[in-house]
Amino acid sequence: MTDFNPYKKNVLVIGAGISGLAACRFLLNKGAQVWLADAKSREELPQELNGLTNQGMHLLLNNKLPEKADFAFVIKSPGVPHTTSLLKMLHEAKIPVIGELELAYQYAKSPFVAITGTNGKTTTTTLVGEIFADAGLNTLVGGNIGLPLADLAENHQGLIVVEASSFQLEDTVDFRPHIALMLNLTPDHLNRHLTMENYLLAKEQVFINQTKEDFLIINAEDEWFKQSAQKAQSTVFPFSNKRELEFGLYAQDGQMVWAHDGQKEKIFSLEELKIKGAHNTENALAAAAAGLCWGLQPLQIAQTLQKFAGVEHRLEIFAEKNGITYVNDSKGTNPASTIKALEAFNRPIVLIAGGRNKGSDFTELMGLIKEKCSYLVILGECREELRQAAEAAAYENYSVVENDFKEATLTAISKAKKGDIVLLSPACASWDMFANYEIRGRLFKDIVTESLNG
Ligand code: UMA
Repeated sequence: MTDFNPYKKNVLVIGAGISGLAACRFLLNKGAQVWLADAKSREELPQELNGLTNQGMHLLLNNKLPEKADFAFVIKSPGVPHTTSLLKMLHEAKIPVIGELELAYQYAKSPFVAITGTNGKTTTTTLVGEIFADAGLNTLVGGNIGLPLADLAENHQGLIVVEASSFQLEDTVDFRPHIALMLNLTPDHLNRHLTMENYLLAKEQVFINQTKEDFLIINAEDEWFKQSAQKAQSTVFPFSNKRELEFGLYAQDGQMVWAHDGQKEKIFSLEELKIKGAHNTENALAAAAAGLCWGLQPLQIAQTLQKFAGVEHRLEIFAEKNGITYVNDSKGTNPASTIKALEAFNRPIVLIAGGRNKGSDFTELMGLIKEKCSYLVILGECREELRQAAEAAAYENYSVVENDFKEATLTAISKAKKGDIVLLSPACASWDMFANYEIRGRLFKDIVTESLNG
């Protein structure tokens, strides 16, 4: 393992968001001399910084560069690209740069289960966490799901379930989860990774250090991951929502079937799943596979699958009135995710879409919108791109609102008829109008609830 002992060493943390601050807290407690760099000014950053500067932490704000790069190592926040002047300076000086996930891993005493993929990570991570917790294991669930692990992992005794994004995985070195899950790979974050090959390389970090005692669970229908898995040293455990497998876990005739040791064992009736849509069947298969790889009994896993009601902001059905169902899918931040949301329903949909495009093309999504949506409300920074995609698809039932989220929501409500679904699934990041997708999703629910009660 690489030496990342911070005691009495100069360590730089880049990014004063939730993962950067967790890294700072941890490093200060370990006796490091901590520098925290951020593009923002002091006024734009949280109050918590005062407590940390009182403990001796130094600040490098407004994109200020350090006078010399004499850091033992650097913790980079996931949202910071490797192309900034500061990162270039550090790379030239050959200073090791890792992420907060790697820092957490370095000190953790519990095994990790890591979930990655473009879509479904949050639902699957939550479900995996519940499967293990219900089975009696002391389970800590964190990572990209919104809980940084740097200051929690070291003292946790049990199991750590982590949602790992490509941004976090690309900054790992020794990270070796005992069980890794690769769900699916479709274009996302290409403004940062530039190519699908680079995006895949980042995802492969999830299994690259695994050995034969470990497990790699892959979606057998994902061509990218099928190829990748050939590089793994660990036991590859496939799952499929589409076909029978000789080994692994698959869906067939409404049953979840575990193929192992020459037998095909039905372990769960998929009708009992509360989370809907083909993509959620895949998430359930992946999560159940994690339980099986750990050695849990199928019956224990089935009990959790049966009661799991899903995650906030992920196809979350939160209101029904006058035959109209209201669904919050604010976590749908790329076209593939919104496509899955549209495919999950067989009723007409009034869709709200738009926000910050992360380098995606909207052509395929617009084809499906034309098929499934009675109306489309477009908003946000990329509204012109979405409008052009609608025009190119000869889809006419849309309107464009500027940046007013309330107006967009009220327009959608006014267009819905009995039997329709009003769906927020933006296919874009929220960052043009909101700090994060959670705030966007909660505002959507508040506006709808207020309007229905008014
Ligand atoms: N910053 C700079 N320079 C830059 C870019 C950012 O200084 O060039 C600063 C910002 O001014 C800000 C800080 O960095 O103060 C923000 O850091 P961050 O963007 O890494 O955000 P955190 O608050 O640390 O949250 C991160 C993840 N964010 C991203 O990956 C963008 C969170 O995932 C994650 O929950 C959290 O760590 C804990 O692990 C969010 C996300 O959107 C949910 N993830 C993407 C996704 O799911 O698609 C990958």
